[in-house]
Amino acid sequence: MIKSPLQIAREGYVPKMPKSLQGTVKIVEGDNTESVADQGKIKEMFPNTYGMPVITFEPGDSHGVSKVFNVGVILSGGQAPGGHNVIYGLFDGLKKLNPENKLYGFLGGPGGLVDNQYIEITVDMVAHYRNTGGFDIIGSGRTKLEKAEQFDKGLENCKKLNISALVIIGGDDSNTNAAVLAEYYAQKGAGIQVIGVPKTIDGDLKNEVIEASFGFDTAVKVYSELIGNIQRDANSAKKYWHFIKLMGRSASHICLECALQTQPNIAIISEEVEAKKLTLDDVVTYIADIVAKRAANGENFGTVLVPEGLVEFIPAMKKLIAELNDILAGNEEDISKFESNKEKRQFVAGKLSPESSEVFRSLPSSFANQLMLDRDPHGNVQVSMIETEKLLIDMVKAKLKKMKKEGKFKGKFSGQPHFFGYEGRCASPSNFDADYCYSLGNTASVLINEGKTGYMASVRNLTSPADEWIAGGVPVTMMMNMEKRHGEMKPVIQKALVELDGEPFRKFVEKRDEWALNTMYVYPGPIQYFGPSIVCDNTTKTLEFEQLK
Ligand code: FBP
Repeated sequence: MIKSPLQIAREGYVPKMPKSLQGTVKIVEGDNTESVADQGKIKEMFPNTYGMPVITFEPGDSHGVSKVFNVGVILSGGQAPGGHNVIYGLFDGLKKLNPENKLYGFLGGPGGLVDNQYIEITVDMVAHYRNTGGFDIIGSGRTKLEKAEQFDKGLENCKKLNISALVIIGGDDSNTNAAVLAEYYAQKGAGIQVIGVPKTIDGDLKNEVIEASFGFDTAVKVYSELIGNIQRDANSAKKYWHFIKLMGRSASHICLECALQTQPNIAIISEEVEAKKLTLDDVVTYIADIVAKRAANGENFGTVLVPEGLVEFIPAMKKLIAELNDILAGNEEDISKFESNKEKRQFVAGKLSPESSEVFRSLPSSFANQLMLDRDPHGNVQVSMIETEKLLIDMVKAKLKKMKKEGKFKGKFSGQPHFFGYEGRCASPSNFDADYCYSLGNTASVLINEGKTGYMASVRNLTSPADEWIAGGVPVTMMMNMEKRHGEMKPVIQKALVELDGEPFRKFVEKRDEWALNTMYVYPGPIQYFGPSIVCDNTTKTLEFEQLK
């Protein structure tokens, strides 16, 4: 592998860790916990792993060597910067506990556990991947672990390698599966512990005890750099409106954070659209009005940030997508027979309710086709493949044409679509993510050594310097509630959407009207790894504002 000078320099970076993880660790157990909702039901479904206490680590004084154990690690779902450092921290943590400990990586995500595809992770391998982006050390996948046969196959494969603990690095769905697996193995007395690690650039796996999912920090810094570059171009050429769709399957955290960092003219927040029950036409009118006002000031350019998940938050579209999910799942065979998208659309439209059918028929055919694409293994619409930014450009253009005729718009409008997602998911982790992930991996090794299962590694107090961070473990059941999935009520980790009464959104609302009409762009530039702490060690604005309270 040919390494860039930055990669070589980053290999030498020593991640910072909380004080409690720097030497031996003392475990402090808090009070017993309850799930965030549906306590009775969750308790009944997780008799062995419900109600466990939150664990906090403190510096300890024992110097004994722990017993030998083997661990398996899995990367699950979408890539997020810092995944390699979780493995690096886990590896170093295990070797510190006992040099005889072994770490196996299951290949290609959870499917690797079931299919017994693995490698042993060695010191040379880890050295190669220190502080790098990507998940390529062992690969990732979206296989959903949910069936007893899969759990049993996994158990059989773990036994072959003498593995007594699994670390699952994933988002809310993967950590939900980790909790189910932990309970299953505990019920069976299988002797396999399961520990989760909070990953996702989307930033929607967070709560009172998990302050942030890893990867968000780096991804938003990369996107903000790119948005800043585009804004500088827009402000130089003064001829385009840039519509930039940003990843984040459901929650708009990425869009909100990028708005706070770059001060665009418009940023749409899906959670607000849903709360105000806005229609697609309302969103288009809002954008077109700002375009017209800026044109009246002689500014025929601007930036619009669009969250990837927007379509699912517009009530009529949400209803349409829910109906489509059922129709596509229930008529797979019939639908597969159609050769053209037109036939497929006609068939589907005939099965929709009258209101949804009207919405569906009103959409441009390319967009309607995108709504019919296959769902992911967790049943989610693949919003990354839906070109909302292009749809909005077309609709705003049409609206402005009408406004021109009515004398309400006197200017030019030329839209440029962009989609930033994959550009940020494998970036070199920021110092924050490099430190946070290494600490999370280390934390997981301590939880395993303590015999814990059904816990998620947690590192808190994240706006303070790393040595003041608080490491420990949180029972996954504490984050769960019951939600409808594929027509059935299931225990799942509650997704954290943007809170409309939260500080980050409030700060955005305070400023957005000013940003809309005046050009007040901020150009954040690239992530800095070396230099003064004020440039290299800052957290996201989301975290900073959330912790203001
Ligand atoms: P996770 O929830 O697995 O972390 O993935 C999030 C995400 O990056 C979303 O932002 C995006 O919609 C999706 O993955 C894209 O998935 P894929 O990699 O399968 O195209």
